[in-house]
Amino acid sequence: MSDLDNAIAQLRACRPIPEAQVRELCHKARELLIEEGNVVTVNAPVTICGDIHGQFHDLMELFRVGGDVPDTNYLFMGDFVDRGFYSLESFLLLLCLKVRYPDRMTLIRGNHESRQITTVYGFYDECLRKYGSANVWRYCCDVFDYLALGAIVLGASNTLSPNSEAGSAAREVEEDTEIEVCNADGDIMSQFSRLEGGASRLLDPVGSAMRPSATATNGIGGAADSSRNSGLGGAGAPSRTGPPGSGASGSSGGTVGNPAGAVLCVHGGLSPLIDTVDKIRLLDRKQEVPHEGAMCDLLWSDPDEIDGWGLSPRGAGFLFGADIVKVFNHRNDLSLIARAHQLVMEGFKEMFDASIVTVWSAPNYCYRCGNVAALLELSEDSSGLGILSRTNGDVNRSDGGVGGPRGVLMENDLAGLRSGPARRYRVFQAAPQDSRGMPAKKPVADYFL
Ligand SMILES: [Mn+2]
Repeated sequence: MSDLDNAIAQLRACRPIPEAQVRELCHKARELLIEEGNVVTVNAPVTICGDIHGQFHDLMELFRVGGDVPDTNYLFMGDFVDRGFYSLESFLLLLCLKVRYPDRMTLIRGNHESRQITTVYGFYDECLRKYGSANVWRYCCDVFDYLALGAIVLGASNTLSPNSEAGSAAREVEEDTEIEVCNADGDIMSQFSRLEGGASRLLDPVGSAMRPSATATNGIGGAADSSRNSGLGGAGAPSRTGPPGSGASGSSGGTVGNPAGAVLCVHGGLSPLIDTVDKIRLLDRKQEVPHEGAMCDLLWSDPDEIDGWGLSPRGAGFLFGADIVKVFNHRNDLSLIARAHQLVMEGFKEMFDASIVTVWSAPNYCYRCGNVAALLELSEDSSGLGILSRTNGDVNRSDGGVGGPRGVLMENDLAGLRSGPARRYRVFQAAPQDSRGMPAKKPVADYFL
């Protein structure tokens, strides 16, 4: 077993690795990352993840739900550290997996991968507490400077791959299914089909969403309650204008992206200084995240229901509206922008006729927000052949009678303006052992040595 495999095993057990090993790991990681450039190219199939924020046990749950590395390809959109109690173990594990399986693990930078932010929000203190010095924090920050600013996913399919997690009754995927939402056991919670011909029909902004007359195709009924059954939404969840997570906003018209186009992944969003993906490639990324400018915006901005650009309440980056996203996607031949950065109670949220999606992967954020988390799976173009193999998928758990009736929702009239790749969201909750809010007491470790 190599040192790297040993380190992975130790980190998987949520135990830090010795400082000298961190130093070596960070050195190797930098050499790898420097080659990737500002925008990494990734081929589908890939599973896209949002913020982790040091919630190590929930990261383990993420791998249980999404499949283990290297059986599943992952793309993490930043904010690995801060807030949670295990930023160190979370980031170092991801970094080890990156070095061990470079082509199967993509890490891009979030606004928390920064010296200034980690000094305020926990990662610096955590390193100091766990090692007695700031050396490890410094090594990690040097890696942060080399993380890519974005990724382009190529070759994503417009049809879903068969759901290898679901029970036999749910295995078949209709060809025109555009969105499928599954729970952590792989049971299908809802499906949404692509409208034939892609007719650009104006959507009723609120009225049609989740209405009780939605057709249950599996005869079990309760389709309209599927969000309740799945634990999505519920008290405190923001009001929706569309199906769970799919912000079917009434805004129509404008130019939608190329359905066969690529998917741009970035932590925050767009920048008024960046009108093409190629301009991201021209930035000098190997530095601390600046307080303003294009690099800052990519890591800090948020989509919002506005026209054009707006000032961000965060004090960094900008707000940007549907028109900005649609023009950008059209110009850059993108079908979708995937981003993270904002807590979404349902784990994911599509906006602006599905031209942009927020993916959030830290369940019960800060151990108290009560939200669920999500992963976004994009399958490869030649799908239908490839059932994703998983080593730890708990394939048959869905037969154990857990959960309520499988409400399968087919709301053809909501799919109207969507384009882009077929998307399978896996929604999951906080890992039970970490949901208490405090880290478990651990034996005195040997990593000070
Ligand atoms: Mn963020």
